[in-house]
Amino acid sequence: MAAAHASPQRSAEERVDAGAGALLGTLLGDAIGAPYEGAAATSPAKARQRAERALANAPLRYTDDTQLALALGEHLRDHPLVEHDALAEGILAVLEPWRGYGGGMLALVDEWRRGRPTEEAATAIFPDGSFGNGAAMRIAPVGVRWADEPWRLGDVAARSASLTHAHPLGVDAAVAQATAVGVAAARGRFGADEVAYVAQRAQQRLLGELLRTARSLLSDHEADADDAVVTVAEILGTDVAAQHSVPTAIWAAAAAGDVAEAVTLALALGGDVDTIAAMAGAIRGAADGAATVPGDWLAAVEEPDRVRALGEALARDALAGDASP
Ligand code: R7I
Ligand code: MG
Ligand code: MG
Repeated sequence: MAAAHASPQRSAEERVDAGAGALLGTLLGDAIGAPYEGAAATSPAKARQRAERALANAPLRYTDDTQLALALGEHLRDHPLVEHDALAEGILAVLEPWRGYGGGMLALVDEWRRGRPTEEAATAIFPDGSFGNGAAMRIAPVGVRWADEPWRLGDVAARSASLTHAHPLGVDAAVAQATAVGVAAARGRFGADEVAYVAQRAQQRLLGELLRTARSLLSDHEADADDAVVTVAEILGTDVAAQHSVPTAIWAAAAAGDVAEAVTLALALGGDVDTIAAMAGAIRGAADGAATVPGDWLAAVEEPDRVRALGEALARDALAGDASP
């Protein structure tokens, strides 16, 4: 077994709670962020009002981010190393287009439905594959399942991404997000050192540079200062491209003290809010655990019990050891 991220080891109970936290962080960020997808960047104080307004409209539906995280998580229970054809079938079985999917993603699943082999379909819409953040937004389950084995985590994350987001940046950013969730789950913390760890593992130069910038912005700015978040949004980006949203989410996770604050920072960053909030929430949830998530937030969103149970099951699978053939 490869060296674990963990030092020192968390208890089994903490790890199971971290698994639940990672998936619940995805759900909360997605469902609370969705009403603000496309909003302008603002201050953390105004973002707290955004959160309150969203919560007042409960029950809040989740979007494609959580729907696909659930599909990937359920796939990992039976296929811990990810198999493209079976994952494509799992996605086709649950996909509800009204949840707000990317245009390229919907065109891609049409190719699958027409019987196009998954290998070919991955570059049928965008010739180099998609660099959208769709592979990263759903990837928390891989981080939970392979938190103890960084090399396998990277390999499985890349395979889970390349089915739909074969562009090198789409894959590499998804690996970075999975690595962030994994290291947070294993260590029980996610701060500047962990951002540096994720940056070190980036293969694509642009992504590595943006992650190092995210790391330096942590010490340059007080996250709660009025204009700080707007500046981070301008420097790192907040759009649907994986390279302009994964480093941003990783910054938010490291700048925040808990899941609620991570989601609130994403609400302040604006742009692809549901996705940045889902990714930041997943990392913070893995570090801090489900026990730290506000109960009134959980009560406001769709299917928290199902999401929690899947996160716990994946963490237990991880603790049971290597399930590869
Ligand atoms: O990545 P994807 O699943 O979209 C995820 C986003 C999240 O914000 C969700 O919450 C949801 O709202 O959608 O979907 P894709 O269609 O693969 O990628 C998203 C967009 O990125 C595409 O529709 C394109 O606009 C852009 N894009 C590209 N543009 C040019 N060339 C992705 N890849 C390319 C490319 O290679
Ligand atoms: Mg979405
Ligand atoms: Mg989105």
